[in-house]
Amino acid sequence: MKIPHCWALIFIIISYPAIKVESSVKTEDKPNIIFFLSDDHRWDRMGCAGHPFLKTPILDRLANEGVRFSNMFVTTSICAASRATILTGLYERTHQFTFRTRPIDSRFSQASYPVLLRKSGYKTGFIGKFGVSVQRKDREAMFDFFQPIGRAPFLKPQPDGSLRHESELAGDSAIAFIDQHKGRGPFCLSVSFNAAHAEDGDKRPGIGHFPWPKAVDGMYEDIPIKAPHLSDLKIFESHPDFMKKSMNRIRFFWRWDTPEKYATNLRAYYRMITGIDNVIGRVTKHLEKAGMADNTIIIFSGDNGYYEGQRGFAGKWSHYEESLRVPLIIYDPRADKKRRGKVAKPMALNTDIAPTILSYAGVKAPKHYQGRSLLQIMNGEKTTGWRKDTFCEHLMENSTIPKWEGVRSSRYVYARYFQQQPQYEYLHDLQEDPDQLKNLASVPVYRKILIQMRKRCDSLRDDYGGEYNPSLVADYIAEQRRKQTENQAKRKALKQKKQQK
Ligand SMILES: [Ca+2]
Repeated sequence: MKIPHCWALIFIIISYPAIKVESSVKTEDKPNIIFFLSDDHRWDRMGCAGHPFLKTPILDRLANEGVRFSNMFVTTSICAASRATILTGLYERTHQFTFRTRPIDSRFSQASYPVLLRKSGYKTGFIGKFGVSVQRKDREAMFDFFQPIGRAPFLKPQPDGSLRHESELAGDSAIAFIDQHKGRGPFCLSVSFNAAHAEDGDKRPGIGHFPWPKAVDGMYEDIPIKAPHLSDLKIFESHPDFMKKSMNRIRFFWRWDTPEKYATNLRAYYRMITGIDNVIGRVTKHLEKAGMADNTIIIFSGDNGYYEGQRGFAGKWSHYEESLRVPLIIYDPRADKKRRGKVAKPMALNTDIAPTILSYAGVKAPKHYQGRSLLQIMNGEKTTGWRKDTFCEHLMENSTIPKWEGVRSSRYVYARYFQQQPQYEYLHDLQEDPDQLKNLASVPVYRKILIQMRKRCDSLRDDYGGEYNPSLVADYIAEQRRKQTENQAKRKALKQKKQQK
């Protein structure tokens, strides 16, 4: 059944009862949880995921003693929408939040995992890049402790005149939080790094565009940097015009377009990732020192993938693997030895983070959540009916980021850039063409698959909220402009009144 967008939303809203928090674990037995999130970090930029020289010894150790999910995806590849998905357990189509939209609806915020954890007796903390907009009352319901840290600049002046990197500052706060909460019941702390996001406002290659912490100064300087995979110009040229002119291409010239700029920026970007790894190491070491390591689950993921010049692109947003796939490691110190060092193959999503955290806390996930707890996979239990595919999309209003929706299955990737005239479709067969170099959407032998993928995309889209409704954002932007004009008029009138006096 195809449900018009607004009706689908009304249906979703009225079907939510007030969220009741049921807990199956005694408070004293509940584990602490620390969720680390990196920014703009694709799945294979870690030593344990096979990178030839990028050093992430702490993440490698967590993977070795925990579980690494090798098929982890974001459902929308951009900071804002992905972080909203992580908090609410919902697809962008349902939570309707990305850059330039209204704040996340209170109904979803009030059912976010931090709110439910708090109701079940957890202390909750947030440090770093929040990246979403919520009502103040909702944010207050989420966290006992909230310390946003932004970039710009990444290196922040300290009282003694030195500069300290944002990642290190987030680590300092995390350590202080751990000390404050020792012996005070279970806690869940989010540490969301701004790294390894580029400093978009500073295009100086290296320390300007990708500022790294002092602890990793000089790393990778002697490593020869080869041209990126898929950098043959023919690959870029094979794209339709709207992709060739998109933000993916514009930002390529910000950071990757000459061999020197590419090498300098890549080394700097990798230093930022190793910088995150160092900070996670400081925090985990502190947990050991505080005697809390045995009861603290560590989760590590990224908010979206990243093009480092592959296909002639930069940034994220679009449908290729570089953009959609992210790291995920879950380390449970209480887990059976037999469950350590595993690489889990089932498809995991950013929608799964909220239900997974709740299940570790013994809190039942709300029925409207669209992801699934990964706990059964962690425990090596049989999972029935595990997903074989996912809906994915990008709906932000931006003239240089083409909107799309699609399905990523274990074998095929279908994406339709639905606002192009005419609509432009992609179909990739990952088994035959893992680099996604061939668009099979108009190849006759794939016709049947194309039709199946289209139908699957329609059906998932309708489950999550229906066709994209441009008026939602347009109305909000118009409302904001109207308010701005009214405020300007008020200020002008006040100024005139003062002058007349
Ligand atoms: Ca990001």
